[in-house]
Amino acid sequence: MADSSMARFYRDRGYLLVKGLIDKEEARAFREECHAVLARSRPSDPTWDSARQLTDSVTELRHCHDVQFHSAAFARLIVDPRFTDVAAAVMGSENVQLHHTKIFVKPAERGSPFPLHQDAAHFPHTRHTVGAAIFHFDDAPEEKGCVRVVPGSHQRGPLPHVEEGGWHLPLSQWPLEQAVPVEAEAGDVLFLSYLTVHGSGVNRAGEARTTLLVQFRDPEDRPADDVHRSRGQGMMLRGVDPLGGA
Ligand SMILES: O=C(O)CCC(=O)C(=O)O
Repeated sequence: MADSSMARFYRDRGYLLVKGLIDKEEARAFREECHAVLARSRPSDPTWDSARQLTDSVTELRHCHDVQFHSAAFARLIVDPRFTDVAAAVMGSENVQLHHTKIFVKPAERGSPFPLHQDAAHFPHTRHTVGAAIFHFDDAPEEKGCVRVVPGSHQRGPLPHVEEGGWHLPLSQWPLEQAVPVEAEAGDVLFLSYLTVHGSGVNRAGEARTTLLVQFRDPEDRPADDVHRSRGQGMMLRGVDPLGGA
């Protein structure tokens, strides 16, 4: 499924929406699995304090990290070649290593927004190959708080972030509205460089927005700072680790 035009688009714009990477029936099953995982896990709300400045309404998020430890369905998904071949192509590497996974559910009518940021501010690496794949398990139109991106912003390199309120870009210089909404359907997967400025709006729709975010990297790209660990970090999703698991 991966081809050179995908890699070129990602290299030029810093993101790539792959339509129908999984089919709608699979997406529906993963959606149920996400909600079942959340029903079994301890609830906590990861809404960033800075997100409260983007809306007057009371909003919330539901999440779970390292989901492959909660359900084997996700363990199978993160090594699925339909995903890993695209991850390899956009990075320009044969080898794909896991950084971390997380489910995000933005509840109906009150799903929290994310201020614009680069993921690089949260877990900087030396070669900047790190990327996210956001699997959509239900439709994400703009009114559901779809992800928004600033195309080409990855070419600016790491930008200074505000630590207070969740490592985000200064809200006055980087209003969410200046980013382009990437509306998606169930089964679509959005690939993003960790240098691409992105965020998302409030879910105001009558249905939850359900996604799985898989953060991946080239195994030869080492963390610049030991700031983010997760249980599954370092697992090979495709190919080998030429550094021998260092
Ligand atoms: O899922 C979203 O709406 C955005 C998530 C995000 O920006 C992140 O986890 O870095």
